Amino acid sequence: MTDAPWWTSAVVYQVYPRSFADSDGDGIGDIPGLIGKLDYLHDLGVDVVWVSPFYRSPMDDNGYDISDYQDVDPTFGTLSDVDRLIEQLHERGMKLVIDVVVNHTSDEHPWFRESRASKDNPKRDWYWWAPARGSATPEPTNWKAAFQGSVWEFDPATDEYYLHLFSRRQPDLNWENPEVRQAIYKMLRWWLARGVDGFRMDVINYISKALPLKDGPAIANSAYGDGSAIYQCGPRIHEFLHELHTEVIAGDDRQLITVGEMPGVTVEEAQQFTDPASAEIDMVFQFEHVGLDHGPVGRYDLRPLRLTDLKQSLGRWQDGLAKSGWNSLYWNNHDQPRAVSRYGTDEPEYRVRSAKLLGTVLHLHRGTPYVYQGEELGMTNYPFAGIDDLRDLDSLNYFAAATSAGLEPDDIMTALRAQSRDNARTPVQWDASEHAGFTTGTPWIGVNPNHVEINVATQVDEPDSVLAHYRRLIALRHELPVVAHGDFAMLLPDDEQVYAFTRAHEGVELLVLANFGTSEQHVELPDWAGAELLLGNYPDGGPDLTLRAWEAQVLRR
Ligand code: TEU
Repeated sequence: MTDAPWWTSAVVYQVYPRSFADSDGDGIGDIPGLIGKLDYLHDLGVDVVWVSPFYRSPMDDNGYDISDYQDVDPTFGTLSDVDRLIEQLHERGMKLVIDVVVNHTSDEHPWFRESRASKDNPKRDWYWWAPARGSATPEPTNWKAAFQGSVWEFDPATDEYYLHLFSRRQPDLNWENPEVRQAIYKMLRWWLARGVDGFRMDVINYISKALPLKDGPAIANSAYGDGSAIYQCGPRIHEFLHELHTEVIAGDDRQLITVGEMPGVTVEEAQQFTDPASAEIDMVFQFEHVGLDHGPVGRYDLRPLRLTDLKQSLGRWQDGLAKSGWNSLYWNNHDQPRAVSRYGTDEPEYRVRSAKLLGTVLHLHRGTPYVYQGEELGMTNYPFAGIDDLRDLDSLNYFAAATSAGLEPDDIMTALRAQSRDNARTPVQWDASEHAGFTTGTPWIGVNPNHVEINVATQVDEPDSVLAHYRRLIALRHELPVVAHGDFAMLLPDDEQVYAFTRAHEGVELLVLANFGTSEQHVELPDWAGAELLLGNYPDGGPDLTLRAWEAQVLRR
């Protein structure tokens, strides 16, 4: 295993800069604020920091709409702040991954301004333009956009529609055009020359669309169709990612890290993307496990989560990428509700234990774990009282669409409280003071009232805290090769309350047990009786194979 890449035993920490730490009192987090917290991240033990977009942006989608890839938005700081961030991370032995959003740009990007100027502009073909196809449904295809409505926006200046899979302010780039691809590769090389160590690539499996663009199947109770089969992992996706690898990654003599965000990706596709022999990317963010509590209509169509489904899904990903390829592991990111509220419990009695349990289960899988800011504290969803508490365009657009479809406001708010992306975006809770130590000004979105209890200051020196538990989990991956490299085997697949699996490597075996509920559970694994307890979330947890409420154990033999 000595030749395994460094990132197979690394842990990545995701920073959403808007909500991490504000240095200048404008109520919005920034890069100098992040730099001020690097010792905190170093003490946590993470190897890599992935920072969500900090580029120039009109902020329609909080920076995932980029108007200049090679500058920093003044809200977040300056290019020299990023240089300082890189330097300060490297001084501490940590690496920087930046977020690359190249399926689309902002509508304010100079490329798009040119493209929309006239039909004969040399950049016309850098985006997707098409004329109306008829008067009844004039949009060129029937696809629904991720943030509601059609993916096509009519532009009166040239009498054509442009494609945007996300908001109308995020026009899709046309990767069929080699000039587009070369411009992107050049921009990525420019960041590598500045010292960044890798890339997280936003919806990167959307860049190849099957041609000609065609209607997708109708979506129930909707005026639109589902175009995902046409744009998810389209016909040239492997070719494009291999080309990107050749043009950008292969020539760099450092060992970089790349992770592609890929909604809808299958295990088989992921295997091909991440097989080193393909020379495409190192790992993917897949979406199967975060879709298990969604109904057919999407994230706001709430369904109870069954633990057996979760085990079945994650287990299949472990098996599928066991021989070649590599998994990324996450419960949380800036698009997902808080893990403890979703897979664990917010109930005061068990919140801390369930947060530790979730960390234990995830970090003991094979793959590279991603910790999303605040997850290491057990931060929870936010008690949004009404739509005025929300900021995310996806939440706001859903509220408007659901309201005009006649849904009850209370039901809409119930769905948003469970699923809004803003749950992940409330400020990091540094201390118990008025704005949780996040800002001296007025925060751009509400600070969770539970910050008086859940915060860094109370946890940092407390050995029983969620934070201390995450430190131990991260250290365990660094210390024990079996955690990073061991073979994975799921046990008790039909058990509706206990998550159990083993890891094995060079004669060392681990058993991970986790009770996702309050009733005591005994597991029948006599071979493991008397094994050594390596890590647990009860101070006196014993290896008797009996699990109390929300108990998690890591045993070694
Ligand atoms: O997300 C892509 C994605 O598919 C989502 O999880 C998205 O949040 C969901 O469709 C909304 O219901 C990425 C980014 O992570 C997200 O923040 C951006 O908004 C999106 O791409 C567009 O860049």
